[in-house]
Amino acid sequence: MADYREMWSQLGLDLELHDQLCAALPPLFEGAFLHQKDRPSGMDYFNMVIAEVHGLRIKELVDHKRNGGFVAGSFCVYVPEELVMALGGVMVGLCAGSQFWVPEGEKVLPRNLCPLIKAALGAKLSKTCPYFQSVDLVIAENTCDGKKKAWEEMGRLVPTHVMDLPNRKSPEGLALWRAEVRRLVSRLEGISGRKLTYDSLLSAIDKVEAKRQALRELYETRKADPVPISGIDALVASQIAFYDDPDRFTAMTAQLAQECAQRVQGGIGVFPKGTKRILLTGSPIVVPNWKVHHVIETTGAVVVVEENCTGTRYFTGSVDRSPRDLDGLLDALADRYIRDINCACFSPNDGRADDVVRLAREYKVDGVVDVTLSFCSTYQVEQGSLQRRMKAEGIPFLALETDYAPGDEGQMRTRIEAFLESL
Ligand code: BJ8
Repeated sequence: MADYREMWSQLGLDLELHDQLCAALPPLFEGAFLHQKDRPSGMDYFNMVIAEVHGLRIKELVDHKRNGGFVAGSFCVYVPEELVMALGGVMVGLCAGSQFWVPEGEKVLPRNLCPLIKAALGAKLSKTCPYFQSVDLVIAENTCDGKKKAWEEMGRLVPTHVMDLPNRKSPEGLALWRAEVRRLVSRLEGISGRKLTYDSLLSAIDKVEAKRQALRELYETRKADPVPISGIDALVASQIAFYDDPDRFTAMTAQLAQECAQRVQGGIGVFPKGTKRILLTGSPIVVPNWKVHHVIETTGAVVVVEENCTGTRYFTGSVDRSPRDLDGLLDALADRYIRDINCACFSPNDGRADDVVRLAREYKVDGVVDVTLSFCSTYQVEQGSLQRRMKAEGIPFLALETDYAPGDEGQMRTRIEAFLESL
């Protein structure tokens, strides 16, 4: 990797602490990925992106800002990245998936909060995340209670705009969300000094749609048996979608999808035909959290689809491009997010169980594993209704709870082994 220390120092990183974080990533990545056999060659690009995660992409963000652009960060798939792009910004998902940041987050947040929220605050407080150090604005959202309150702390550390998400998918909820989308536009226009236009929004919608389409094509190939790509490789591609350059990501993912489609035609798989197929659902699995996929795929099964925000929820549905004016297009954009994404923060949220059943059939899975992060109460409460629905549909179901700390892999492996034996 090139020497980026000067850039990191200018971004205000705590270099000593950051060195410790950087030292932890390569062994984690090697342990989770590089032991795999017969990976598609298209994964070389994604390996490189992970190797350069604090280097090349950060340099691109710094250059973008030098050229007058801005960078926004988010933690949720409800935040419409199209608006940031349409106003000349770059959107990055702030990963918050590492145990490294949790103790720092616990200095200002209660311990009994989900690790994703604690890691988010910890990453900012510890000054070890160059993405966080690059953002001009965090676009947060009122989804779960933990996030909602944590944004008050976040707002003391970095400019933060909180979008108010409705609790219900009702006409009133949609009206609130459409207004929130417009409030975000005003905030971004203020930052960028630009005015949102119909053409700039349409072109951003097309760019994001192309990215989502490439992921859909990749996921489509995972319906095959033998499956042409491991779950953990597909997961890392999905995780990278949140911060890579969108055009490059689209091109590289489309190429990977094409290679996987050819593998399917040739009957080439990464696991033998007939390997038990798992649908994973639950809380988001953000970079560099690869624990559950790794355990499942080294226990004799393969993850073939993820119904979560680092899986199908990210690319589900499309924005209706038919409106001919900016107002209509903004409504269409707002509608896609509320209509198509089924998060447990909504009540009721039957759409998620419908999605799990549909995907379980489409991907011909043998079982569903519902993975919740510790203290993620919305998804944990929803586990009961999801389990009842799976039982009614005759789909085997396993509930797992985990966090970012190492140490529970052994116990998880035992439970997964028992589940696989029961299938
Ligand atoms: S759309 S899942 S990304 S809110 S922070 S809910 S893990 S307790 S992230 Fe989410 Fe948007 Fe919904 Fe998806 Fe649980 Fe933690 Fe809350 Fe979390």
